[in-house]
Amino acid sequence: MSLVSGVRIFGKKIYTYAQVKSTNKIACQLAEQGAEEGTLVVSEEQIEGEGRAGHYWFSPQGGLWLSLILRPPTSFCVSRLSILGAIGIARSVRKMFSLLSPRIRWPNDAIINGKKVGGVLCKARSIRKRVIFVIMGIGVNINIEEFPSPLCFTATSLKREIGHSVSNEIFQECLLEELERLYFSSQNDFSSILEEARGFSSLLGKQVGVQTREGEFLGVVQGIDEEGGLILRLESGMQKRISSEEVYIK
Ligand code: BT5
Repeated sequence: MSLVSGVRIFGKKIYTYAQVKSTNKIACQLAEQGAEEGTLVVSEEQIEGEGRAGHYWFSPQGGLWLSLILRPPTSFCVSRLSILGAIGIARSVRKMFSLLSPRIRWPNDAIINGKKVGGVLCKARSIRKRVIFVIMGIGVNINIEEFPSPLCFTATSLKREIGHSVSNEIFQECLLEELERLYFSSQNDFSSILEEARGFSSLLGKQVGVQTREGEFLGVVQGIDEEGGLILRLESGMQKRISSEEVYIK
């Protein structure tokens, strides 16, 4: 697939490892050293895989653990990236396995049959409010057969859902293609991506509790706005916008 002057950008340069602490950490070091947009770091295993807000990310062999270096234009709204990542996973699952119905759980989870199959962790480096680079870390449980407790109740893998092994390489290829398409098209038109997010959403119209730094909010999910925030209708009837940073849906 070609997007810019016939050259693919995402994954044009790939650093692969057998084991790392976290691909996000390596990508961050490479970005600090000036690595180009689209540079990819992939590892077979992570021993200190990171989720949001210091949560752990279970990353044994068999999964796809990758980090992409992005250098978005100054006008780019970075908080949209988690949703783009989750849509990228969902699109890839749907494209490769038409029998599965992937969903996204705002802001960063990819879900199959109610269980988490992948997650996105975006970290931005800014100087005086100007974004210098963003690391988009994506984890997808491809061929993981067993999850330790308590993940066994909430997590799933592609292999568990479809009953046979999946090629990490083919999934990675498909994911990179979808992510690149989403990233560049979102710079011109985010509204059609929002529409797609609504279509994939597992939360729309549902009653949820959202834990934020300000406290917990209970309400019915109305949608996602242009900056990637979640719109809730609270029990009082008021609307509340929740920003995607460090929130947890209960
Ligand atoms: C995420 O955080 O979902 C972000 C995951 C990003 C992982 C990638 S892998 C490549 C790159 N390098 C890294 O070090 N990280 C990125 P969050 O929404 O906070 O979800 C974390 C929670 O998901 C944990 O607290 C667990 O409950 C659960 N969890 C942990 N590992 C999981 C897994 N493999 N599959 C499903 N759920 C998991």
